[in-house]
Amino acid sequence: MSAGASLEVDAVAAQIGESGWAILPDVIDADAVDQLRSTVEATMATDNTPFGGNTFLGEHTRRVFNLLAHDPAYAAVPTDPTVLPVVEAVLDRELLLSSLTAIETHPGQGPQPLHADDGSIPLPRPYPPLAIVALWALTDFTEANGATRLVPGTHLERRRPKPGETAETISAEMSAGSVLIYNGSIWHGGGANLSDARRQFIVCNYCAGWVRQEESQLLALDRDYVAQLPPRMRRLVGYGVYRGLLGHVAGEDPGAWVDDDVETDLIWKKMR
Ligand SMILES: O=C(O)CCC(=O)C(=O)O
Repeated sequence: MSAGASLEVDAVAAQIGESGWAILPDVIDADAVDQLRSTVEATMATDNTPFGGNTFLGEHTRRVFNLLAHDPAYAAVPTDPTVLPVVEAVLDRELLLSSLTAIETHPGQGPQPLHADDGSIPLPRPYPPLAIVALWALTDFTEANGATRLVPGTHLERRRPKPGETAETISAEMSAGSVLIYNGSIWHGGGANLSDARRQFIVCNYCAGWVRQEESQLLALDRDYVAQLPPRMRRLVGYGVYRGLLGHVAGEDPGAWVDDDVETDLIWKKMR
C-alpha cells in the first residue's frame, strides 16, 4: 500500500527516541487514502458506531475497536513497509500488534485530556520503549480540526500527566496519508475540532513481544480468519513465540497452527 517513501529508518527511530515522536509524510497516496476511508466508512456504518460516552472517548467522537476483525484489508496498516521498519527499529522485529482502532472526531469535539497510553504499565518511568503508536491520518490534520497535541520529550518524564493537567503542546499537523509515530509514554491528546469537517484516523498500537497486548488479538480474531491474513500479520497478532519461548503452547509454536511454512525456533531446540 505504501507509496514507498524513502526515509532513513535509523534517523527516524533516533528522533522518536529523543523527542518521543516523528511524522512520516505522505506514506500513502490519495487513492490509498480514499480506499481506506471508504473501508472505515463502511465499517462504521455496519457497526452503527455511537459517539463516546465521556470526555476521554469524546462526546463527538466515534471509534471502532478490534478493527482487524471487520475487514482483512486493514492488515495493510500494521504491516505497512514504510512504517513497520521504523517501529521495529525502536522495539524489535518480535513486536506485536497491541490494538487497531479507527477514530473519527466530529465538529464540536472538545480537547481530549492529556494522557500517556502507558497508564496500565506499573513500571517506574522512564523505561525503554514498550509501546509505539502509529497514527494514520485519513484526513488532513490541522490545529483547527484538532490534530493530535503532543508534549515533546515527556516520554522521558518520571510521571504521567495528572487528571486535567495542561502543558504547552505542539499540534501534529500533517496531510492525509501521513503517519504520526510516537512513544506510548509521551503526553498527548486530541485537540478540539473547531472546523466544520470530521477528522478521521487509524490508531495502530504496537507493543514489545513480551508485553500484554492492549486488546487481546488472540481472543479478538478467529483462528481460521487469522490463517487467511498475510504471514507477517499472523505473527503480529500473536501467533508466534518471543525469543523462542513466550507464547508457546505445550512446547509448540502456535505460528504453525496458522502457517504450514512457519520456521519454528523454539528455545529447547537450541539446548544441549
Ligand atoms: O485524537 C487524537 O488525535 C488522539 C487520540 C488518543 O490519543 C486516544 O484516543 O487515546
